Amino acid sequence: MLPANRLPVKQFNTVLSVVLCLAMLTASAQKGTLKKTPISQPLVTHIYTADPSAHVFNGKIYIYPSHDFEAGIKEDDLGSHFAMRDYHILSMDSVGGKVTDNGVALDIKDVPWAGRQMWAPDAAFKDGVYYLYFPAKDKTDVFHIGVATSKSPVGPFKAEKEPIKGSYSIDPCVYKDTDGSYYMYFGGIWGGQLQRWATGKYDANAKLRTANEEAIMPRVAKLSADMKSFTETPRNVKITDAHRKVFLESNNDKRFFEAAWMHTYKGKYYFSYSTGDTHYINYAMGDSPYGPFIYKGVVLKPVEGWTNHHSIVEIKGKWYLFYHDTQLSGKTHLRNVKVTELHYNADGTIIPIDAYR
Ligand code: FUB
Repeated sequence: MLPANRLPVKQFNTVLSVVLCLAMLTASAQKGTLKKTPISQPLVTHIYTADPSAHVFNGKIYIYPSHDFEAGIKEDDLGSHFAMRDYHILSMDSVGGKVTDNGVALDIKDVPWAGRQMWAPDAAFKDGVYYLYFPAKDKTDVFHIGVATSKSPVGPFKAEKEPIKGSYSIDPCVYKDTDGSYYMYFGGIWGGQLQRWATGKYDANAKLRTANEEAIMPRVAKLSADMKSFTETPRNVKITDAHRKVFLESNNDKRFFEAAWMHTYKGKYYFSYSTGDTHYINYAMGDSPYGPFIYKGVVLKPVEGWTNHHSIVEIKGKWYLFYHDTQLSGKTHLRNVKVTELHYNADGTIIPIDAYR
């Protein structure tokens, strides 16, 4: 092949354009501005929705998301711009079918203890009653987890007068175990305030862990028969590497940040979570609802927008990942929920999902 400086002018120009084009694409990809093609579309477009906790109740799919809106609050590391004030529950008969927005299911003005920021909720059903679990800051700006009940999966829900005693931080996930007991997993660092509860008591001045300290662990507590309180002091959920060593804060592409979810598959417990500042949804496997859980890998690679949050649910024999990104708005605090199929390998590990082609 001739060196470029000895190519005829026309061919030289073509080579030059290809080289320039490749250089621009590389620079653009490095800056993260490359437009990617999403593998799935927002489930609704008339409101912004995030943090989808999906469940199948009586054969129908219900999605319990956060309801994002533009509050005009400046973005910061505490998530002040996530100033949500109510919940709307989405429902559909099948994946790919019509999605219904069932209107306001719970408004912050009807939660006696709440001050601001209704973040990622979850739901459960027991003995004819639906329970909506939700984090919110109380009137002194401390996050707790509240519960509200309804006879309908889409509400309206009536909130208890006080948050769940002994609850703190954010992102509840309520899991029904095979023996019929219910457990709540919860917690989130940074704006989710989990670092302020290291001693079991709130410390507004507590610091985040430093690089060589053990990472802060999520929490789990068994729920009482009436589903409105804990039967125990919340315990740490231990996530370790394959050598049973817990992650350090410096392992921030593997350690827990927020967005806990629990599901079981072929007799194993799968604890999945967001790594926050590195934007992955990871998972770890164990043999008991209390753990310990051994890190296995990535469920979902980073999506557009800072946050990553998910739920994993079986629907008619197939498994699905509900998640969000910022396709509609391009803004971190105005998200949209989505769904895609999730697949396991024969050994029970999850095939990682890239939400873009
Ligand atoms: O929606 C507010 C917060 O953003 C959630 O609680 C986190 O999980 C993150 O998605």
